[in-house]
Amino acid sequence: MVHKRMSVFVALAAGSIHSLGLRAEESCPADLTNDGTLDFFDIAAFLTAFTNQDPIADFTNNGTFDFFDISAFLTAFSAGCP
Ligand SMILES: [Ca+2]
Repeated sequence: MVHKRMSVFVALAAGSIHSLGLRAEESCPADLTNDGTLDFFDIAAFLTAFTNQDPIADFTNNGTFDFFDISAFLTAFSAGCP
């Protein structure tokens, strides 16, 4: 019973994190961990998302995952957060 509730909580938490990620994309696209700073973890998150073809890694927003997405991510990462 406790285990089942925990699973529901984890599913809800994962959904919230995904929503936060989408919001962060508007103000600071390279901050994939949504913690307000750009660091190694954002790069790791991008590479994981890119490898899994997660839509958040589609930086050119054209439905494909290629060099241009990596280039756009690095540009956004270099630009930093407001
Ligand atoms: Ca971050």
